[in-house]
Amino acid sequence: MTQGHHTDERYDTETTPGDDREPLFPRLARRSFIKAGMAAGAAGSLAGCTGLLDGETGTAAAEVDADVDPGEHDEYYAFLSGGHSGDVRVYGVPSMRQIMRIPVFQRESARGYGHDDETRRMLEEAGGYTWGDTHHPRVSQTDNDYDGRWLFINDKANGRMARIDLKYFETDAIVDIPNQQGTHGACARLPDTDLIFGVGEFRVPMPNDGRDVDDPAEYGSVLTAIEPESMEVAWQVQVDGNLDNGDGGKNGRWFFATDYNSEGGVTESEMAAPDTDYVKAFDTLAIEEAVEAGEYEELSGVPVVDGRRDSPLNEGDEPIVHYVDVPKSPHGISVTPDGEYAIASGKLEPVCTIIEIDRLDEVEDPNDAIVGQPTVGGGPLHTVYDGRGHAYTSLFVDSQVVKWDIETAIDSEFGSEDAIVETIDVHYNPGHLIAAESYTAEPQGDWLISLNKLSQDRFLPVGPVFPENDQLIYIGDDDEGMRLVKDTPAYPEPHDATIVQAEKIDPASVYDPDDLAVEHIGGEDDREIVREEGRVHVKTYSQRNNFGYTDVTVEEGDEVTFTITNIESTDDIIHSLAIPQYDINVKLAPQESREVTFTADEPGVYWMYCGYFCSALHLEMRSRLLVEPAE
Ligand code: RUQ
Ligand code: CUA
Repeated sequence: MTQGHHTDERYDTETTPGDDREPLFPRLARRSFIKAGMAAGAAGSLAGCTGLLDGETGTAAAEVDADVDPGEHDEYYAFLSGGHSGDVRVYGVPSMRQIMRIPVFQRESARGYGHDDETRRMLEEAGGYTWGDTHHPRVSQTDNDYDGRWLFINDKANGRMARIDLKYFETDAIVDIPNQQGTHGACARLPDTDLIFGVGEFRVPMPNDGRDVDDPAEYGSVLTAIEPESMEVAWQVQVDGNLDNGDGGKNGRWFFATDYNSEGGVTESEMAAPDTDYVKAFDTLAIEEAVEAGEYEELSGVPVVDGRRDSPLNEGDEPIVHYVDVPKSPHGISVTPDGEYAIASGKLEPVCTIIEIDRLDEVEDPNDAIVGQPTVGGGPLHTVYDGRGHAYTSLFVDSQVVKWDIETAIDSEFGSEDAIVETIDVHYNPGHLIAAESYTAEPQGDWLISLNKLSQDRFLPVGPVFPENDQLIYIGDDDEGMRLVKDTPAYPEPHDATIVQAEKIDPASVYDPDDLAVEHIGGEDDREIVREEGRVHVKTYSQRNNFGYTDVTVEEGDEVTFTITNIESTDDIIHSLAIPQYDINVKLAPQESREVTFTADEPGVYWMYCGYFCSALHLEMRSRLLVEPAE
């Protein structure tokens, strides 16, 4: 079903509103052609759709029940990356209420992240950067289904990968990946998440130590495999061209990544020049054999296997990397729930390319593994699944989500539009989209979120920085068609998301002291102040409404450590220890212990206080830090 909005010139995104520059995708001046074709393709489903359009606005009739009443819980968690905010956001679906944010690559005071010694050290050891750019949140799986243990997320900016512990919804490890810039795709080897992959987008000298600075032909791009328990880099594979997005096959062997810069260009026109780039199919088992056999070069302490086209490891009929030609600057790639196909979205060409995974072993020319190439519409970026044989592709240029049938696409001629079932307009310019459990073997097929880059006119104006728009779409009824249910403004800028059934996540509501490395202070009897030359160690607790000690006296220049436990065990009674002037605010959830160290270099009186509103006497929950001037 198509809706009414696109008659309005302002939202023809080939030219940005109010801007008469060249179109974003000059090679795609085919929009009207494509849309005419789509209307024909969608006609069948439109027939069943009459009466669903709500007059002018084109919003769906309100038959889809997406209400979650006050006090009720959502059916799903959605984890959305926060982009260059550096965090991960947690929504409930279908309410689209934002429930929590998890800081990952940035210091954040409400959760005390980067304020206590442990998380501050973790951020420092991971490069000491103050921000990151999160794109692809992937929840760990066992047997191709979410196990609720971890969430992995990349940092495109600084080439890192982080792990979030879903027992506490907290970042617990970050690895700073060597030999890689622009770690973009983040995904796992499935079925059991025994490796995490970081996909290197920006080509750089190998290693990037000042050599080959202006010799782009010598730059390289690597795929990085990370061991999820230790978060250490297991191996890397260097490839020709670059790597963009990725996805794991379902059977423990394959990993797929797109490449939009096969030519190794450094300017936009160089990168967009050729008509095809690659999908690279990595045979991870063959790569591991090469590592075992010592067939690698060690760079920056990491085994790097040569997966370039002319590598000896790519000779013969069992290459470690298969290079499949795909039009044109492909972007997203995702493996179908049954594990049979890897589908790449063309970005600069209005097609998706379907690769039959098993054929990679059978064919001499990897291009013969391509079994379908449907035309889907302008600017296809990412594709997800409903588990009923349909694919849903975001169309950046057309501002639509297109639903198409995978088997029909395989049975039709290359370039045919026969597979298109219907389209729905989104507002506006979708990047990723995600369907419930689309990355598992069993998608739920009911909800889809379109993560739209531009919100334009959809919300009250808030100045020149606009929110993005995450739209909830119901896809559970093939007869009635896709229906737009909700707009949700989002702070810049979510990229990808993962939707997980609520029952598969089992977070703790109170800390288990055994999970924390810091000493647990049980109460009054455990508290003490230990003084050594130039050092003061305060071991204390917090509870409604005090910090154990009413005053702590130290001397100017002392190194002061607080080890502090929230000794409450009641859910939701959180305290914090704010130490003004020393730039510290450590949150303490029930039974949580944290340690924080600083040098008391400013004499004076500092009221330490609790930042969480914990009781009627919360304002009184404060103690004095007395820093006496040095002699
Ligand atoms: S990206 S809008 Cu970082 Cu996944 Cu495609
Ligand atoms: Cu404790 Cu407010």
